[in-house]
Amino acid sequence: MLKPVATDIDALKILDERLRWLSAWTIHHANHIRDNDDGLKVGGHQASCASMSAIMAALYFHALGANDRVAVKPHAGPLLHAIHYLMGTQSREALENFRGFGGAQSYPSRTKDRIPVDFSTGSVGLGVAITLFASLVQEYLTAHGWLDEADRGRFVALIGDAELDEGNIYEAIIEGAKHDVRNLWWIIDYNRQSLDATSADRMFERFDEIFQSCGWRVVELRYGKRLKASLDANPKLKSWFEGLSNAELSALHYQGGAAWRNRIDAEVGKPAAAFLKAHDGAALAALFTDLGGHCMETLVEAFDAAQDDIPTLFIAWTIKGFGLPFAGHKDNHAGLMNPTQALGLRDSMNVREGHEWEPLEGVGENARPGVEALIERSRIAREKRDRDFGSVSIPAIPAPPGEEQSTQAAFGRILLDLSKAGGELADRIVTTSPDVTVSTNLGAWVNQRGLFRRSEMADVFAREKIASAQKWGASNKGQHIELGIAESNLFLMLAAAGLSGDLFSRRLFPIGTLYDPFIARGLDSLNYACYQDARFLLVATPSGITLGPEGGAHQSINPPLIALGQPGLCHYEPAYADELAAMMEQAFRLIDDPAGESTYLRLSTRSIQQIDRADDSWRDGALKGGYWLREPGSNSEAAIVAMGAVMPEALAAWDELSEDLPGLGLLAVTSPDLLHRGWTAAQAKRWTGAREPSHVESLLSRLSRNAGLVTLADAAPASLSWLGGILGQRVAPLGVEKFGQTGSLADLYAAYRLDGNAITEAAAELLLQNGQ
Ligand SMILES: Cc1ncc(C[n+]2csc(CCOP(=O)(O)OP(=O)(O)O)c2C)c(N)n1
Ligand SMILES: [Mg+2]
Repeated sequence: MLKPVATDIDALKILDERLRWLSAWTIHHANHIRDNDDGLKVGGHQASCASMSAIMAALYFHALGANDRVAVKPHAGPLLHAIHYLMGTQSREALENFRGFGGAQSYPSRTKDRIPVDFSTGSVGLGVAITLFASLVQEYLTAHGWLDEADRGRFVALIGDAELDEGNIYEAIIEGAKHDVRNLWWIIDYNRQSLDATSADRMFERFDEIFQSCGWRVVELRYGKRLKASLDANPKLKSWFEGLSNAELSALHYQGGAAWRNRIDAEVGKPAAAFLKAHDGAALAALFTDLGGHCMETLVEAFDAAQDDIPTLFIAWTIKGFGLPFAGHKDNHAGLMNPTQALGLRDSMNVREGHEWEPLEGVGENARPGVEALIERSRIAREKRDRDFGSVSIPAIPAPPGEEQSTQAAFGRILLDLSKAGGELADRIVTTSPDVTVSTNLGAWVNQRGLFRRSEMADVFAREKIASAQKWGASNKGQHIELGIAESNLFLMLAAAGLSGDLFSRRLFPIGTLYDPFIARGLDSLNYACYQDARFLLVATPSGITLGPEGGAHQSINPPLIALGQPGLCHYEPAYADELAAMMEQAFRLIDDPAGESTYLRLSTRSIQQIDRADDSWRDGALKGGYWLREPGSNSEAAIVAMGAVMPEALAAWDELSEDLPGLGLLAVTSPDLLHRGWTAAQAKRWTGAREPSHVESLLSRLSRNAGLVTLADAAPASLSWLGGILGQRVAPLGVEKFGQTGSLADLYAAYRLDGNAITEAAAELLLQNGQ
């Protein structure tokens, strides 16, 4: 581990105060000084920042090494900006424009902030857990020879105490224990307040046990040096103090010296008489605020003492709003100082009017060189990392042979072939799955490439010569990270692995598999992964009611709609194996492309007759979101529009109907998401001069303006019904709107109206309307 730099406690204390001031002023400026044209609340969290300024000063100007990465609790964003402002890497303009368009973001953002942000935060709990998965990725890269020991770092999460209610944190530490994670520091800003009020007292005693049982060291920083000395000298006072509930403690911090005196006098009495005599009101208030998370000596000592790689939870006691007029008030979460209070703070911090933004304003001449030297010595990255980490050549991916196949089986086959062929892409692929590796057809790949574990895990069944198709041994050279059933962990794993280029300058190609309906279980984590531009391939299978007899709760209906609304994720739903091969090739390219994105493949276990292709002309359209599987006649009056696993029904209906409806087309939609995006993008472009029609407009303009479209998907009908809005054509939408029935495919398609009869009836209705 890196040796800590020589400490300079006084300079760190000054930096703590500078950070508290600059964060408070940044928020004040945005709310009370900057013009507000629309009268909308700007907001910001002065109390949440004040609570952690000492912790962040100790970290950024003392403890962090050059390779350490930090997830900062969302509401402490202004502190991170202030740190970079002190280092000269954040501009005053961005601070003045905090929460404004193009200004410093409300919550730290990897992609939108100009300063280096290691992990975006905002949705509480997720920023905490991603650090654990990033440390696992670090292990993976080192074990595979892609990251030198010297370039390894520690992963730090700065956590609000109320974040500990988020279950995803516990899912993560359980997974972390299985994988023996290390090099983690999670630091809780234990101010005992959440958004609504003070937090419940009951859980606190439990947190250390929970973490310890997952292999963590727990370090409680309850007292600062001065308070500890006073309380140790007076056991009665100490036990009284430790008996205060969270709400009582916060209220006392808010009320100040006189309240402390009255309560101690009334409740401790004589044993505290000398103590009370020795402290006036101001001294009492100051002493009781000397909690561990505000005491620089305590913080520095604790960080210096935890230089091994054991995952460590620091519980740093703090006061929400420390040093501000509303310190400890239960309603202070979004509380803002009024202008009078802000000016009062300014004066108390020796900041001259008109000099509020000066980085070291109020710092005496004597102290300045020491403070400047400490800022200079900070080892954290000043600038955003270079995103140029080279590119990987993506080979052409051929379609797996087979007259009849399902897209899920084809997926497994493609990965197996890639593995056997070898090469850079295959070596950079890392797969992961929450206990559905075998049932999503990753098994053959895992047989080839093995499970990843930091330490060797024997394949006991193989050793005992018990017949099994699945090898299940692990080594640190394996390429599959097996997770327990926790879909949020899957997405955080994909997020961390999908940022490996940005974090470690080595691009991985992560592939995660799960059952399609369970995307919803991890949805916020998926959104979180996309929000920070992590790159991965998500393979969701099986999907829809095409699952058949397994049915019921495993049916998925709305994921294509989720994908329609999810930025940073391209949805493809292939019907055929050759489409899938093209899409996987594209997905790998999008992972590698600096301007790319992640891909979601919605696959099926239904084995269907593959299609004879005359040429490759379908391919370009399939990658853009759709192509004519059966070309429409000129100015045709009708088309069937189908997606994915129900293509055989669409083809059969086309065969039957086209006798009566010459010119009937069959449009294979491969991505409603891309079609919709192309449509809106083309529309937006028209206002800036370009007049290119979108792909979907080109496809649909082959039909007459009042043509009827029968849309068909094993998904919510709204996935495709919007196509009628493009040129004003009429739509009969077929799809699935209810859960729960199991049965054979024929039964289910009949019951849910996804069969030939339904298509015929829908087409007839449309044409009747046409005739009217
Ligand atoms: C998933 C999620 N739910 C709700 C919120 C709204 N929210 C923001 S902060 C907060 C409470 C924060 O309390 P704590 O974590 O203790 O932070 P601090 O006291 O340091 O401000 C809540 C509920 C959120 N940001 N994310
Ligand atoms: Mg809190």
